[in-house]
Amino acid sequence: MLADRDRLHIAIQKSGRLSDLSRGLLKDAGLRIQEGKNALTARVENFAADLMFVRDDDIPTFVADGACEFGIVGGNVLDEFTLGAGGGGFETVAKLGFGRCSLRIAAPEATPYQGPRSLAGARIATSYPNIVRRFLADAGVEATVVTMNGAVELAPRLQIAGFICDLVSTGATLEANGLRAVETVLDSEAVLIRTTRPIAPAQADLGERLLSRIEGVLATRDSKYIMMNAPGEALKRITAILPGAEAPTIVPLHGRPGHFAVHAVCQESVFWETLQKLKDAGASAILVVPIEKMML
Ligand code: PRT
Ligand code: ZN
Repeated sequence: MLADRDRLHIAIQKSGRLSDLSRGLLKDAGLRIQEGKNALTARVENFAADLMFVRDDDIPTFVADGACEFGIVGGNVLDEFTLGAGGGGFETVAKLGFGRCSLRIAAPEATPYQGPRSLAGARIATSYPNIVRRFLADAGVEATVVTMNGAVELAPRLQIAGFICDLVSTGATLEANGLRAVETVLDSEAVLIRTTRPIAPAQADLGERLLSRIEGVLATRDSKYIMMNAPGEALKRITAILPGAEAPTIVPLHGRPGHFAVHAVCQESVFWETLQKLKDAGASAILVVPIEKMML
């Protein structure tokens, strides 16, 4: 890696639920990635960075060891790694808002459950043994954790365990297997991590630029630019309605004394209900447009 101390190395999932979303984020941050999905690495054409395509479970190790300066990984994988390895070697620099899921304990529909005490003496099948052990320790309950690498939802039917602890997003998998979630152990989303090992000044500089672009992308994903006209007496009511907007720009309309144009960046979703409220408050010619780029 020594020869490469003037480039950034970013680890992302090779193929799986986070791969396309991770690539999409980097593309939105302006990185032109040389395609070829089966390659293990890809060069970024217009930014001094290389992507490493690896299994999600290996991403914390890559970043903690300093083989990659950045990585994109699920908070669940990161937490499991940290508890297992004793932590250290990386820091979380951004929550990315995708790959959302919860790590939940579930049991067959008929299993009675009255809080964590019902887990005492039970067997819990999971791919997240460290997180489950922490949960049990926090709850002061003793149970047996059975580690499985996949198909955890089959464990109760195979009588391997009475409970499972697995990731849930829509809940369809639990339902299809006759299981019911009884406890949420962790809420997770994809995060951007950065190594805490010393890196070369050129890499630190590239890292700051990458981070600032990613923060810009995240800010624009939820933001909209909103414009409207309004009479002077409606301005106070209108600024109170604008969702998540700080200090809108208000300029007089040429040739219409007492009327103004209001422009604002809204940091939250703008719904039809909001537009109706603005109209009722006296606004007209309301436009909502997406923001393509933003640097904070
Ligand atoms: O090959 P590699 O090791 O890289 O991938 P993987 O198979 O370990 O992971 P992958 O691609 O399945 O998931 C990558 C990451 O996506 C996870 O670590 C989570 O951070 C995130 N994520 C978000 C999910 C889910 N949602 C999810 N629903 N990961 C897995 N699932 C599975 C879950 O395990 C269960 O089998 O989907 C099923 C449940 O989904 P629902 O919608 O039926 O509830
Ligand atoms: Zn994995």
